[in-house]
Amino acid sequence: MAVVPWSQVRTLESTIGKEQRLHPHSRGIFSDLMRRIGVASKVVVANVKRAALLNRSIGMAGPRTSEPLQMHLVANDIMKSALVWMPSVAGLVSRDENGVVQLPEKLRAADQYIVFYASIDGRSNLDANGSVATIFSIYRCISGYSTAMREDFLQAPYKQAAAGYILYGSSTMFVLTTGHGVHGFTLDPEIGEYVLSHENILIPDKVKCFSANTMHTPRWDEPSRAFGALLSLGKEPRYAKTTSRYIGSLVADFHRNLLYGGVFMYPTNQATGEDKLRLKFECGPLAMIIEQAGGLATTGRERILDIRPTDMHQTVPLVTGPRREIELYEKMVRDHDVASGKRRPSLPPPAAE
Ligand code: AFP
Repeated sequence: MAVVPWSQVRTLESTIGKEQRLHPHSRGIFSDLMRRIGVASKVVVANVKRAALLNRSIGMAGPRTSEPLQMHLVANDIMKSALVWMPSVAGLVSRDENGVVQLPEKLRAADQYIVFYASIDGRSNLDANGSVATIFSIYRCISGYSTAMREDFLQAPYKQAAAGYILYGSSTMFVLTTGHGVHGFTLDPEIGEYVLSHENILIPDKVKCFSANTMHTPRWDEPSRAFGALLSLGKEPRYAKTTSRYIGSLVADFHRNLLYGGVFMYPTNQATGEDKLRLKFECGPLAMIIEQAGGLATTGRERILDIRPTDMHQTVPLVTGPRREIELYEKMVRDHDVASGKRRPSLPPPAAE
């Protein structure tokens, strides 16, 4: 394997610096925030890798010795203590806490941000040594007040300034978008740096994988069942080689599909009317990443990025993957809604003069 000369090695740090130089008036405040998330993730991964030794578990497999310290709470504290004192953080929301995180009195930076994070997503995989991830989503503070207001927290995901995840798998990867493509940085444990390994990720235009909890299929609505069957039965030549892959750890499933090409879906449970995945912590950030990578993310009836949240912990259905499949799914939902009288057919385009 060719060794990349050291002068050409690009790290998360150097990439953040390069992006900052594109904005001559930048004060480096956003860059500092990114750096801090990078450092916090290294502390999280150090804990995740040694969770079994430190008796940190989600407890699903039962306590081993004494009361296990739940890993997601440890990770939540790490993220919180890394961000809570930052002058640029005007609002902080954790998936593991109700309400917003109480911020201490501190100096305020000129540029202020709201940070949402899920410290450990997919935690039910932890005891089985499965992949888990930290997801984050960053918005500019728009209210102009020194303390973030409701309108700051309830911005639609298309307003995200940045989104990313750190996937703790066989290697640790930091995947980031600031709205200029998606880049993946692999943590080199020898030097403790995130090194650019996946520049400008684009989702392949093929459906190698279909990812869904298919045990839930009977509780999906009709177009979702039909779409799932279309992909998995392989009658269409385009899906003849599609195979099923589902870990039950959202980022791990999403990341595989992003690199190999694939569709992830988690439709509404029709029996309960409930959705599982949270807009601000999971669907919104992944939607920004997939769109920056050339794909789409939808509920079937609405682009995920356009949803105006009514609640910070709001859940929504999520179907995401290559553009062609997501447009097809939206069409199947639209046709179903028209046929069942839930939606009026769209008007034909006006005749040319
Ligand atoms: P946990 O963090 O509690 O494991 O939940 C993770 C998650 O929200 C998401 O990461 C998975 O895709 C999804 O749950 C899997 O859930 P199902 O067991 O319902 O398929």
